[in-house]
Amino acid sequence: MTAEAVQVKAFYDAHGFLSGLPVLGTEELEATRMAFEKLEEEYGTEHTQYSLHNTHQAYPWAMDLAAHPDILKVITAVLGPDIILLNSRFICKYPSSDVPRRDDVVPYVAWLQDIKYWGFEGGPVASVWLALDDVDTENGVLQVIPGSHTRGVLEHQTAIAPGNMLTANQEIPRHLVDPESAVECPLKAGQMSIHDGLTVHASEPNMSHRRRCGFVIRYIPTSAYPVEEDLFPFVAGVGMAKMRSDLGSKSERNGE
Ligand SMILES: O=C(O)CCC(=O)C(=O)O
Repeated sequence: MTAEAVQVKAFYDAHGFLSGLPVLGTEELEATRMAFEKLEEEYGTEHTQYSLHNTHQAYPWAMDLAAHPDILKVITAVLGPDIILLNSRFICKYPSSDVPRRDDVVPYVAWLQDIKYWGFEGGPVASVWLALDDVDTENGVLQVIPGSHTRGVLEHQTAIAPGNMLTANQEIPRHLVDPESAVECPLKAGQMSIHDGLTVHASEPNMSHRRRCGFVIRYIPTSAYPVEEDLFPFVAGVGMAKMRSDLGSKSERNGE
């Protein structure tokens, strides 16, 4: 491992997240945003806000994002060299002008740990949050609680406030979360954050007039295995051959 990778892993292991990491250059970002806008036109924003699941299986440009060398460089630094692409999802919070809010309910993401409902053993899960838009306090930035990944799996309940975007409508009860200790992960479009599957995180509603769109990509080391078979029947290495060859070709180009 390079000295830089050792430092990155040490920070991630200690705090359970990384943020502000550059991934997409100007042209890649532009192409990605255009490709995503086509999906918005095709499916409508009500659908694209949370229902684009595993888009990488249908669209090569999304697979290229999941296999992006600058993502894999960091993911392999934190998870080790042998990884599996687990799943992906676009998570978009639109301003109310783009997706009218029924009964004034504003979408947010309640405090959660990703791993809670997935049933994985044998290794961690890492989630990349790749920003397609500039993301900040106003438009519902991701918040994480540093160090919370060391607390084990916490109790979750059905969310009390309406508007939780999560499929299972889960949340960690308030008495187990100290929002004061949370830090925001503001990103410029094209940057990413990464959080561990045990890191407690959430996001507030988008109160701006700007879209807040992220491509969330989850990876596990090959040591991890699903104990809930129905949830991840395909875990045996979707796209890994491609990832490995991309990593190889980037290393070759850099003479590493
Ligand atoms: O996009 C968000 O606000 C939440 C994302 C999230 O829950 C995740 O990446 O695991």
